[in-house]
Amino acid sequence: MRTLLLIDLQNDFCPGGALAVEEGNLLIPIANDLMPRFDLVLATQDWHPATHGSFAANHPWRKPGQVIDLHGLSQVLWPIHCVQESFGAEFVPTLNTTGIHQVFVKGTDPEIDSYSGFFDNGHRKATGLGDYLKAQGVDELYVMGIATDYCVKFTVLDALELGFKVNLIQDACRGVNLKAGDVAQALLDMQSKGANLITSNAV
Ligand code: VGL
Ligand code: ZN
Repeated sequence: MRTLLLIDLQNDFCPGGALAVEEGNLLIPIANDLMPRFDLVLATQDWHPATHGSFAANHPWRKPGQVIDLHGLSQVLWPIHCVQESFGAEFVPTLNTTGIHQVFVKGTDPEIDSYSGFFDNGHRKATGLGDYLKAQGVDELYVMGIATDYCVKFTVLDALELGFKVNLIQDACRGVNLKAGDVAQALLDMQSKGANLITSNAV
């Protein structure tokens, strides 16, 4: 079954949003074009409680971009983003959500972040995406979305570790680039672990 996985195509990750990723909005028409070419379309959604430990505002004197220890894990602090039920957490309005068969939320536990669509950052709890894919007999994924250097990267690395063949649609991803070169490094990391880097016209 040809399966497309859309990572975090949400308002807060697009220009004007709380954790705006440059050109994130350009991915929406690409996603809409690709969806009808797949049998199964799945999406992840960053879905934080307002009390989430990844928000700088929840730690006195801390600012976005700083790194802290959050219950034993290194955590980059972010602006308040993708709060459950808020507009910022919604999929971008122009995304054809009727083409999405199932959504997997992540980052719901205030004590731990979850970049990957499969597991939290400590690999303690699963979101259900892995079991869902196995139940459907899926063995290969096409992945696109935001952010290349965070949620896309960790989703792809977990997918590879779980044994899925992964095609990363490079032109259909955008990253944060907190540090110059982060996106390029993320692409190399995914490729070196076995991801196949492709472009949307080759899908
Ligand atoms: C993301 C930072 C914080 C992402 C989510 O979707 O890549 N990045 N939360
Ligand atoms: Zn988040």
